[in-house]
Amino acid sequence: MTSSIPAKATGRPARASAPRFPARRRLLATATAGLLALGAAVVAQSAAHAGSSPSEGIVCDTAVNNTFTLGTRTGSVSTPDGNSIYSWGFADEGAGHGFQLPGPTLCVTSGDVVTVVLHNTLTEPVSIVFHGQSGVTANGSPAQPQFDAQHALTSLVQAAAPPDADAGVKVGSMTYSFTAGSPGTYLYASGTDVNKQVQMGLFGALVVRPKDHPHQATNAGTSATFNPDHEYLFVLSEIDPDIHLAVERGETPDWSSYQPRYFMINGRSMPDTLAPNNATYLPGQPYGAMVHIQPYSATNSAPALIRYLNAGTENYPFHPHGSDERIVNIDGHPTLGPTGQDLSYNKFDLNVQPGQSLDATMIWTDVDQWNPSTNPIPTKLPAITDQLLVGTDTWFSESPYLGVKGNVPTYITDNNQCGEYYHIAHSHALQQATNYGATFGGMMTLYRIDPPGGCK
Ligand SMILES: [Cu+2]
Repeated sequence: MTSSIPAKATGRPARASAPRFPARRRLLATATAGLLALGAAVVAQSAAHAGSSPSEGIVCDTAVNNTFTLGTRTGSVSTPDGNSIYSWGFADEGAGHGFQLPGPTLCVTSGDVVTVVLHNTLTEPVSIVFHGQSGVTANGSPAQPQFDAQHALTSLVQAAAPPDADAGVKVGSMTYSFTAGSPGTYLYASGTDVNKQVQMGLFGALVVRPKDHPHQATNAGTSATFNPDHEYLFVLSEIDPDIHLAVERGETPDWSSYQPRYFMINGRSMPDTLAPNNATYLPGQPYGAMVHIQPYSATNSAPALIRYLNAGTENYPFHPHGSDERIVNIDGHPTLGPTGQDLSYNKFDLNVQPGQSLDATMIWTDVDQWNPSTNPIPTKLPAITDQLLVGTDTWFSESPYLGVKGNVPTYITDNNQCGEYYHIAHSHALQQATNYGATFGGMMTLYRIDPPGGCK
């Protein structure tokens, strides 16, 4: 238990406290600040993306013999409005990592035996439920619900006990094992005091890849093939800071007034979603959420793959602007008919329900329309004053054509690198697209569409 208690019982940002990121907070103090910060984040992301840097896209943790060691950790989550929220998380001890939200993404292959050793350092029992996996064992016995002497449910599966100082036990332990099932994206999360422990951050994603076909989302063949350089994972979640504050203070949370205030993609809220993986100012939130889409061309027919996973309690109606996505896998079930026919379908609003996963492909096919040689229709450009975000910054390339840049006046700082497009993508439950009610924020990111042939 920490001794530093946030200033306000509401869990609102304690604005009077010493700013950890003074430049950023100054930006956020203005009405246009969200967009400014967003621009800066995109520039940082783009610069870091040069080459094959892992600055964006899914970050997979793997382990020798698929034997992972996850330890519980306490830490704090930073939100764009300056709040710092006490949280719990799983850390990949085998990789030497510390607290993170969400927990590490465990990537395995269908049919492999997976072992997860849980080390519990919290003051209460903790367990892990592997959603969608069958035949799970806990310390060698079938994983199954646990009851106390009065037959009340105490845990969905066998838990790792808390440390016992009197007995000299510093870490409680439980070992889970299973054979990875159907390819897909799955939630793993605490099965003990579930409301509280999952809200506090004890969850993560398990990604199961097809055997011998790691660049397919499913076993369904080429219909689910994706570009391995463009694979993304969105772990969607929510935070009620009052619950976290109560737990930090050792009080009993008041669930009757449960009200999530922050909505995250990969543990981050907009505009932090745009920052690269492992951004140094977000030490406990290592996963970014900006998506790069490559247009369809003679040399690129493989779409991006975006894996959506809901670790929260609300439906998240997530949608990208500019193009729909094709759902190829739901909860590890490929969208196939009884005789194996391809029933994948395009969707403009992906309603991700609690505990659910949707794997969707996306490619930009609307290329010719945006090619000046095949479609020389003059498009009226907005006045330069209407292209400015603020002051003398713009993302607009002075051309409506993908991959074409016009002449931006010299006094403009042009953040558009090569005539690429940016489309917003966000939860369409608009209160989920806020940071404690302040829009834009929350469950929101950008999809960047590069010109055919890439951004050179
Ligand atoms: Cu929208």
